[in-house]
Amino acid sequence: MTVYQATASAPVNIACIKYWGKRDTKLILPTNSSLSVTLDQDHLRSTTTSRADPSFQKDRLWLNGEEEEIKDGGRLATCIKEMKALRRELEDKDSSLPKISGYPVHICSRNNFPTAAGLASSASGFAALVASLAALYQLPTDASRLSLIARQGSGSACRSLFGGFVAWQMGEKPDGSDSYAVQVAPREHWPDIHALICVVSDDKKGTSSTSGMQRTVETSTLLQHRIKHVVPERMRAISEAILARDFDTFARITMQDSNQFHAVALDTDPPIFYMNDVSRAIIALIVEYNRVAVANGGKLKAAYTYDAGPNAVIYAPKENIKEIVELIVKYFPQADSFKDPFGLFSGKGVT
Ligand code: 2P0
Repeated sequence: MTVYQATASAPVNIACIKYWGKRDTKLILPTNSSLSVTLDQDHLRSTTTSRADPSFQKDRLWLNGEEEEIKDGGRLATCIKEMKALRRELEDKDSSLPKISGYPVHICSRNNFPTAAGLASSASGFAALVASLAALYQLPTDASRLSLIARQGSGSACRSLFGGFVAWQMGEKPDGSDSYAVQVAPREHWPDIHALICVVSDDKKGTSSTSGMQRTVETSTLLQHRIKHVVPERMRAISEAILARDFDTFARITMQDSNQFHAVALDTDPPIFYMNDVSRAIIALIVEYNRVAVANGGKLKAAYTYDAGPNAVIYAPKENIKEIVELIVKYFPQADSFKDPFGLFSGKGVT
């Protein structure tokens, strides 16, 4: 008997230009383009196995060992349905292919990091889901094409189908066919940039991104300014900085965009707070670190960014990472863990 099964994994991505707001909540079409770096080591990944079998009663999914309901018309159901439709197209063209698109699937997914702690678990999760179904169905692996489907699982997931520096182009069409991810540059283009994740808290966050961003769309006037007058120019300038390996500009824009994302969260009614006092103290530390570097005639040495949670992600050239870790450990000796996705340091409870 043939077993139809495939496993794929996808990493977390961390945005430098933040996605926050939808113009279409069903198709998951954003109010602005965004740009992220896909982390490329083993610490922050989702790994997903999909299996199609005619003896299964229905599609089922387990996340970290717990079964999740696949609601009709929901995001999981949409992604599975779209992937089955792509397989059916292939089967219709080539009658020698086994007709597995009609079989129910069982899907098992695991994250090797805390779920919903502002570490983009839905991004890696839906990207791994789509990648594993693409492997199961032996679909042509055009990552932009697959990103159209991952986007309908979770917006930020479309960016995790590529490595390196990735833009999600918001598109214009009402059907979403031009709202997909493209690679700005592969990881190898700028291997000197490293990311340090400071886990301030791994509690589940208070306001989910999905509901928080829609409240922002409905109530924030600052968001309207951001999407019209700020993001388009930042997308252009940061893409250029990446292509030129210009860390100073990359860092400046990344920090500005993190600040503005948290400002629009605060401008939401009722206001949303994702950062806490430790998050803000880490910002102060990086600001001071950069101030001293610039005062001594140098350039920016690090950039902080925060997503929908209190955890800091610090981007820096490799040569500065050791110094930054020493500073963090010195000023935050009680920090219970940090993750270094590039393997320069490792372990929990580093003090
Ligand atoms: C980002 N975030 O660009 C931004 C920055 C959080 C802050 O993408 O509703 O979990 O599933 O499309 O993708 C979080 O949004 O939201 C997010 P849905 P998602 O990474």
